[in-house]
Amino acid sequence: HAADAMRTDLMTITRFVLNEQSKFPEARGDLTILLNHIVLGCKFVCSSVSKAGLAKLIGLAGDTNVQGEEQKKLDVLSNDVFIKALSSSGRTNVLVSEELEEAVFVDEKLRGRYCVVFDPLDGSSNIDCGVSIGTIFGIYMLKEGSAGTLNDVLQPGKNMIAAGYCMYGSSCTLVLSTGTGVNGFTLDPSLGEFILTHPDIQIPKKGKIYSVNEGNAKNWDEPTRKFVENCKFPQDGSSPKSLRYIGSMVADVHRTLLYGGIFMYPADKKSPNGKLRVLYEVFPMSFLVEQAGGMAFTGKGRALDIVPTKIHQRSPIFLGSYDDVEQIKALTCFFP
Ligand code: AHM
Ligand code: MG
Repeated sequence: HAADAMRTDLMTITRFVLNEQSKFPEARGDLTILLNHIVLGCKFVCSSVSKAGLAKLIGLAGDTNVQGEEQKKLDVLSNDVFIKALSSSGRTNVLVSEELEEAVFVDEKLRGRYCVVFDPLDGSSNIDCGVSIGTIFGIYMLKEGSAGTLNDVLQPGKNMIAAGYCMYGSSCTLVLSTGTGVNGFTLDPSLGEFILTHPDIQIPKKGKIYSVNEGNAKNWDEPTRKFVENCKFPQDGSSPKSLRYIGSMVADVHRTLLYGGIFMYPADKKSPNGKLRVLYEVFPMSFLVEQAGGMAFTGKGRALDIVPTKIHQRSPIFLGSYDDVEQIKALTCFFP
């Protein structure tokens, strides 16, 4: 009976990815192995985050990261865990982490064909008050004939072969796309396995929520100002949108994927490129949103078309429900 089948026939993330890869006859199982190592990193960080208060892991490690921000102990730990899990998979080559100024070139003996760009623990300013935080990652394949250089990770986001995030919230949720839709898995702590709980996520075509740091409004450009005004005082007789902003990208994007609406970190007079980093924040989230039927726009063009020139480059981003992002696009044409 169907309910029994649900309980005894568990679709774990490994089984799911193996199924997906079996559709490609040339696949050698390398991506499955790599994803297993990413999953291991996520489980470790999940367990550390939930123990952080107890274990006194919270606090400053004394270092500052590339952007000059103070690094929390948990960031350092998460970064170390991912670097080790990824390189020991034997499938990776070039690694880029938000926490490390330079790219990491994996030891020759362990080198593989994949490059991983990631933010090991995004939203760290939220750690101390228990708000959801997460890991974001994107995966590229080495360019044809390349032995592994910076150029392999300075590729546009549309070249990614997979992307995802893991949210450490009231439950631990991993959302993944390998380019054929988006699926969500929830960690069953008693099994230590991620189980498929959100098959084939489709973002609603239009949403009722907007998500932005409105404290920056003084410095916004005209399209952003006009768009947010329309959210509050719609001119077409529709209801105003609700505002939800957690300030933790993984949580804000997760809600946007499930409930619809728009998440944005626009350019402003003080930060002409916004705040979020192209390689390991904007690209993976844009990849997921497009795969779920939504849209991701920089204010000038499709986010996944950006050709990065620096690994820690930033870009403004508007992403979410197709119709909502269409609106900001129309406004940027009107007020170029
Ligand atoms: P971080 O990488 O230093 O944690 O910063 C990224 C975070 C995102 O999670 C979030 O979307 C954004 O910063 C919030 O920024 P702000 O506080 O300026 O609204
Ligand atoms: Mg970050």
